[in-house]
Amino acid sequence: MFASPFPDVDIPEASVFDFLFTDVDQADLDHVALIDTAGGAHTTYRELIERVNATAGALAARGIGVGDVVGLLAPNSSLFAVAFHGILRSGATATTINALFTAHDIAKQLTDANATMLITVSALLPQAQEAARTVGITAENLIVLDGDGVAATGHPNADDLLAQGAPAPQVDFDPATHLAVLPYSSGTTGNPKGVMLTHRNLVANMAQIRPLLAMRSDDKILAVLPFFHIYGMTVLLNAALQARATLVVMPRFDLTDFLGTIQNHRITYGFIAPPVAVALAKHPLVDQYDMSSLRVILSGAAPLDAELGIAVAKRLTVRVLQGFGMSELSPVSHCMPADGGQEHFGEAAPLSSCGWPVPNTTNKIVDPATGKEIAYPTQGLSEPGELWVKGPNVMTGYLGNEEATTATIDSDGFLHTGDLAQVDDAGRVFIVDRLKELIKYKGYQVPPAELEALLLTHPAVTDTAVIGVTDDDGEEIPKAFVVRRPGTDLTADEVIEFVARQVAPYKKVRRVEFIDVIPKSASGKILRKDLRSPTA
Ligand code: AYL
Repeated sequence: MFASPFPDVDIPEASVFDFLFTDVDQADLDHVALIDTAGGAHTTYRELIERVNATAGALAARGIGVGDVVGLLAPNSSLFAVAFHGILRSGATATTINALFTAHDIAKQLTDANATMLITVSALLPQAQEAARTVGITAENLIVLDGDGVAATGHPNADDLLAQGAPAPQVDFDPATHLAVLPYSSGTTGNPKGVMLTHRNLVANMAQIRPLLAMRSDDKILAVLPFFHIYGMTVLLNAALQARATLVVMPRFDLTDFLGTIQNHRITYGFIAPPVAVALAKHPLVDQYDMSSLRVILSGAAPLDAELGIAVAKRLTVRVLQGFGMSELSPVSHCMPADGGQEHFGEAAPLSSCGWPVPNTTNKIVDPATGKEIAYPTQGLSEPGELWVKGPNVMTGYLGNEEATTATIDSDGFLHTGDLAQVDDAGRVFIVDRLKELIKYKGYQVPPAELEALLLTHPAVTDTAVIGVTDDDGEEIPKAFVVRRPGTDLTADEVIEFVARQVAPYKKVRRVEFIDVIPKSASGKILRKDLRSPTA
C-alpha cells in the first residue's frame, strides 16, 4: 500500500454550489467566467451565479428538487454550465448524456436513471423528443435551452426559466450522501451503469486536484473537452470555475477552430485527450498559429504516448502533463503537478507515467492472478498488477446494481480500476495495460457488451466478441470477431454498416474478422485475451 506523497487537503462539508460560489471575492464577480466561441457571449461570475440561482428557482417551481433526476444532453456552451449548476443547486441530480447518443441510447439512460425532465438544445431536438416520448417526459419537461420558447413550441427555453423570476430554493441535504451527478460508465464489464457521485465526491476531487493543477484567475482555459463527460465536468465546469479562471468554451473539436481559439483568446491552459496530442505533434497547420500563450497542456482519459507528449512539449514550448482517472473516481486519481513535479520532487515525472496519487488517496497494486499485493519497489519499477484506489473521490456505487458495486469496491473501500499499473521508487504510477473489457475510442467509452448484443441481432451472426485493437496511428479502435451462420455470405463491410446505422459514431465497429468459434471459458465468459494476437 502506498499513499499520496502530497499533504492531505481539507474537504469541506459543502454542496457543489456552496463550495464553488458562496465565497466569490467581490473583485471576481465581474471577472469573465465563460466565453462562448460560438456566438461570442461573455458571462461574468456574477451573471453565472444569478442565472444558476434563477434556473434552480424555475426548476423548483416546476416541482424539481431533492430526489429528482434531470437529464442534460448538450454540447459545451455557457447555457450548459448554467443548466448543470442550476440542476445541482435545485437539489436534483444531473445525469449528463453524451451529445452524440442516438434516441435509443438517450432513452435507455433516462429510463435507467429514472429522469423526469430532459434539458437539451435545438440541434439535438429530434433525438431528444423521440427519447422523451419513449420515457414519457412531457413537452413542458423537455427544456430546449436555445429554443424558440414555450409560447412558440411548448418547450421552455433558458430565457423562459430566467424570466420566471423564482428565487433559488432552500435545499437541505447531506453533501456526503446526496447524489450530485449520475454519469454513465460500463466499469469493468457489461453495459453502462449509473455512477453515483455525491456532492462530497465532486467537492473532494476539486479540492484534491487544486494544488496540483494550480489554475489561476488569470488563466484562459480551453473548454473543448465535453462537459457531459466526467473529465470536462470536474476539471472545467468545477475546478476551473473554482479557480475563478475564464473558460473559453468550444462546442466541438475542429483543429482549425481549436488552433484559432488558442491564438485569438491567448489560451494559457489546455485539457485534451491523446488524439488531440497527435494533431498538435504532427499536423502542419499548427505552425501557422501563435501558440505562445500556452503554459500547460494536460492529457487524460486514455494512454498518452510519451514520445508524442514530448514532441508536443518541444513544438509548442509548453509543459505537457498526464493524469489518470475514471468516472467512478470523480474522476482524477493520479496527476502530475503543473510543473511536472519539479518543485516537490526535484524532477519532473516522465510522460510515460500519469504522475502521483492525488492528495487524500491511497493505492494498492494487486496481482490479478493471485490477489496478492505487489511490493512497493525499493528500486526501479514494481511488478505490474491491478491498480486499486481508496479516497474521498470513490463513488458510492452503481445505481441499482449491488452486484457490480461489490465487484468494484471491496470491503476495505478500495476501488478496483481494471487497469494494470506499475509504480516506481519515486511513487510515480504507470498505466501499462487494461484488464477490463472496456474499449476507449478517442477517450470515449465503447462498451463491447453493447456492440456484441447488437451484432447478435443480425440474422447471419451466430456468435461474436468485440475487443479494442491498435490501428496504424497507435489509436485504439473497436474490432468485431464474428462467427457467420453457415450458408450465409455476410461481409465485413455489411457488419460495419449494420452497426454504424444503429449506434453513435464513436461506437462504430472499425474492423471485422470472421472466425469459426469465439474462445470461451467453461462458464461461457469470452476469453478476450485469446483474441488479442499480434495480427489482430
Ligand atoms: P472514463 N492512461 C491510460 N488509461 C487511461 C488514462 C491514462 N492517462 N486515463 C483514463 N484511462 C482509461 O470513466 C482507463 O482505462 O474516465 C480508465 O479506467 O471514461 C478509463 O480510461 C476510465 O474512463 C484526468 C485524467 C480525467 C483522466 C480522466 C479520465 C476520465 C475518463 C481527468 O486528468
